[in-house]
Amino acid sequence: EKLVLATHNAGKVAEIGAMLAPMGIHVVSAGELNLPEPDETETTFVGNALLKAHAAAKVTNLPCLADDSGLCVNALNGDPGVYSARWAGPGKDFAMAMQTVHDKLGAGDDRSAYFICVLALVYPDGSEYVFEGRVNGTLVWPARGVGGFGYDPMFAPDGETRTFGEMTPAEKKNYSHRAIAFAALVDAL
Ligand code: ITT
Repeated sequence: EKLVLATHNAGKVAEIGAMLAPMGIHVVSAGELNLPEPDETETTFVGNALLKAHAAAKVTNLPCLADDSGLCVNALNGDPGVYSARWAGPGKDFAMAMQTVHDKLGAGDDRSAYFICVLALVYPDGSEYVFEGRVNGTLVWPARGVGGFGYDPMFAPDGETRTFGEMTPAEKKNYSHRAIAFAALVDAL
């Protein structure tokens, strides 16, 4: 069995790869295959996850798993949401993106936020499956830790004082939106 991870994000490849490893599935990433990166033109996580998985399935003729995810801040009406990657700019500067979130939040009391992950699995025959995971938490400042990726250093999941950035990969997996979505996938298939 061969599965394409339709993502160019190394953090996602590491996390999903670790989840798939015990299952004996041969995983190849979009980066390794030099797949083009489609424009994420949809306005929802589900839409963009399906768009990425279908684009990869079309060119590889293999089952493809895509991940669309992001940080949603309640006091910012769900921003950055599907624009989470884009807030970091072309240089993928997440220190800047976290600073932007912090600045927009200002002195407001509501620091609640959540991560969403939508996994879309698309087969070459066009059949598709969609799974979603969510983790609620609190935004901390200054950001702490060097683990994980993206907005991890400013996000502490409910029930924890440490941020995702301060956790090992195995600890983050106990809480993460991605692990929850992946568990739903395993349950269904
Ligand atoms: P692909 O589209 O190639 O998969 P991407 O980084 O562009 O990579 P998204 O469009 O789904 O992916 O953007 C999601 C962004 O949300 C991602 O770049 C992170 O900054 C953030 N994000 C998602 N999951 C995260 C996590 O577990 N921890 C921290 N930040 C996360």
